[in-house]
Formats: sequence, structure tokens, C-alpha cells
Amino acid sequence: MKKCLITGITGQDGAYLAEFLLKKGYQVHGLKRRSSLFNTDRIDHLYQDPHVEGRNLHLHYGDMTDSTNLIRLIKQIEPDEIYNLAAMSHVAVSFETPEYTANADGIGTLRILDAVRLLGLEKKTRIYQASTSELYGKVQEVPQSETTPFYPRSPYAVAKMYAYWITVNYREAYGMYACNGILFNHESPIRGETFVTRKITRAASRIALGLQDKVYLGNLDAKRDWGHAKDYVRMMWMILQADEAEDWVIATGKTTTVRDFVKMSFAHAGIEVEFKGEGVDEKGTVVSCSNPDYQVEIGTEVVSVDPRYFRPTEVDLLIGDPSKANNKLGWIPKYDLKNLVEDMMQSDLKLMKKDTYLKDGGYRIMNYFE
Ligand code: NDP
Ligand code: GDR
Repeated sequence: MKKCLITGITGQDGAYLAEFLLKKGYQVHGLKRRSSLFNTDRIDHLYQDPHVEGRNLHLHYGDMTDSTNLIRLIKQIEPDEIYNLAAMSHVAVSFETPEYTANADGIGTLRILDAVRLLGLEKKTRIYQASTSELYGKVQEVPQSETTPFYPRSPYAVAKMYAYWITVNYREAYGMYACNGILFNHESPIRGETFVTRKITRAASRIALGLQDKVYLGNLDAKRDWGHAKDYVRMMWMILQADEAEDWVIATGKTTTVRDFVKMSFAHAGIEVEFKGEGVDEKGTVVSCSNPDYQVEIGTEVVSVDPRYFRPTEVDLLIGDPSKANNKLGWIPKYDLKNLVEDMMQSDLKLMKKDTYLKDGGYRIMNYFE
């Protein structure tokens, strides 16, 4: 039985990857942070009672900023594969917490690589590093591929740039099997609520159900290459099964504005939204509602721009060229953007319905404006 360690197992990708690897018959070990509340929602369906013999999901307390903890765990587990997904992954938040982000996302990666080396596991343990399209930052060329130069535009991206190069360096210096997956944005029904896609699908669902009036967003012109997280975690595993350790771009090859993502999400609920105005005065307004279940009035302003969501330096356009992964590993995504929006909207409409029951029962419901 192969053993793996997933850092960031409680996050979006960690949860899908754990499920995928358990199905493949792996013994899965996951690093989770101590939190004052339960933080295992996304993997609760995989949870196995620790008192039961022979279980194959094991959770360990730990943190990417704690070297001795990481060394002890890797020594104890001796994993065949490590998927280093743990990170402070929010670009906007990294401007607020740059030092912590550098520590967890940049030096954290070094801690994993060096633990494997110090423990003499460099020929046994394969390492996947969660690299990102944010490395490309300021547009140099499109579509972005494995050879496009980097120009990071946030403390997050700069930290991930260190992580990228230290992974390459350990591969070259010590012959370790260590790879970067340069993944473009990928989303899902379990995407963190403050990333733009999930913020939009939650808001569109709540507005349709009469639980919220509008959503405030930042840069509507930003363009992203959005895929489905389920397709991308499959690729993480494929990357570590390849004969040679290499770096890979994973993307759909298509790009869409935030504005169009809004329109697609509302359209799923039968609500047509039109945008008018410029810059901070741009508004999204309902022009028709064809679904009799939702009572949204024509002319309601459902989207406003709030400059608080603008970033000090923005990444305007991401569009990836996944041809290396397509050709060499045979990776073809199963979801396109339409399927992704459908999956997220179906899930959020169902989830938000719970709040209508709570509201009807007299409970206070929270509206999240983050
Ligand atoms: P999430 O934010 O959903 O998950 C991040 C995970 O890292 C969570 O489990 C979180 O724990 C954990 N974590 C954060 N800080 C620490 C720390 N100091 N020590 C230990 N664990 C920590 O991210 P995603 O699942 O979306 O992304 C996974 C990885 O892929 C990240 O490294 C991200 O930067 C990268 N990436 C993501 C892309 C995307 O579009 N999703 C694209 C390209 C790269 P907790 O649950 O306790 O907060
Ligand atoms: P990103 O994702 O920064 O690309 O990083 P995010 O969804 O946060 O932003 C995408 C684009 O949307 C614009 N935007 C807003 N963003 C947020 N969060 N909230 C808003 O209200 C809003 N309005 C407009 C942003 O300015 C941006 O241009 C994600 C993360 O998962 C990273 O960890 C990962 O490395 C990259 O994707 C690839």
C-alpha cells in the first residue's frame, strides 16, 4: 500500500485529493492545523474513527511554520508521495500578512524538501509542489506556458516564486523527484467563500432566494482561466506518476472576465443581469427573471463595485497553455466553465436553502460581505 502525506488536507484541493487517493488505495496522511473550531468540514465524509483498526485516513496536527513538527511527521510516516498544498492561499490577504505568507508558503516548502533530504528519503519520497499561475503576474506573453517568464504581483506570488525555485533547485542539486504543478485557477462547490467565483455563486443563490440584496465586487475586468478542482487534483497525482520529475502547466486554455462569470451564475437561476456604467460606478442590474421560483424584481441592482476589493497590484489576464500536460500525460479536463458554474450553482442553491428554513424559523442569518 502506497503512503502519502497531504499538507493542506482541509482545503479545497486537499479534500478532493484525499478522496481521490483513498479510492486509489493509498494510506492517506493529512496535516491539519489546530483551530478553536472544527476545521475539517470538507473531509468529514472521509473521516474514520481513530479507534478503529485498519483505517487508511490519518490526520496529524501540524503547521508549515514548524520545522520540527514536519520532520517528525515525515520520519514517522515515510511517505512515498508528499503533496504540498498547504498555504495562505488568498492573494488579497497576502498584502495584509506578507511576512506570514512568505513563511508558510515560501519557507514552508523548503522545510518539507529539507526534511525529506535530512531524513535520507530523497530517493523514496516524491514531492508535488502547489505552484500557481500567479507566478506569471504582469502579462509577458499569452497563453502562458512552462517557458513564460515570471513577474509576480503580490506577496503571495513572490512567496510561491521562492517555493517554485527551491523545488527546482532540490531536484537538480540532490536528484530528488520534486515537481511543480503550475495550476491556473480551479474552483468547485467547496471553494473558499472569499474567492471570487464562490463569492459570486453564493451571492447569486442568496439573491435568488431573497436572502441577500446585492453583492459588492472589485475588479470586474480581471480575466481568469477557470477549471474544476476535481480535474486538477487528478493531474497532481498524474504528475507524480510520470517517469521524469518535471514542471507542468495545468489550465483549460480559455479565459473569462469576472463580469461574465457573474452573468453565467445568475443565468443558471434564470436571472439575466446586465452591466452598465464605468469603473467604480458600474452596476449589474436584473433585466429579466424567467424562473417562477425566484421573486427578483426587474431593475434590482444586484452587483456594485467596491474599491476595497481592488488589489494594490493586480493580475489582469491569465490564460494557460496546457499542451504539455495534454500531450505527454494525456490529461484532458472533464469539466468546462459551463459545467463548473452549473456544479457550483446547483450546490449553493441547495446549501443556501437551509438559510431560508432558518430565517422562516426566526433565526438570524448572516450575510457575508467579505
Ligand atoms: P485552500 O485555501 O482551500 O486550502 C489551503 C490549505 O492550507 C488549508 O487546508 C489550510 O488549513 C492549509 N494551511 C494554510 N496555512 C497553513 C499553515 N501555516 N500550516 C498548515 N496548513 C496551512 O487552498 P486550495 O485548496 O485552493 O489550494 C491548494 C494549494 O494550491 C495552495 O497552496 C494554493 O496556494 C495552491 N493553488 C491553488 C489554486 C486554486 O485555484 N485553487 C491555483 C494554484 C495554486 P485551514 O483549513 O486550517 O485554513
Ligand atoms: P486569485 O483568485 O487572486 O486569482 O487567486 P480570486 O478568486 O481571489 O480573484 C480572481 C480575480 O477576481 C478579482 N475580483 C475579486 N476577487 C475576490 N477575491 N473578491 C472580490 O470581491 C473580487 N472582485 C473581483 C480579483 O481582483 C482577481 O483578479 C486564486 C487563489 O486560489 C490562489 O491561491 C491561486 O494561486 C490562484 O487563484 C491561481
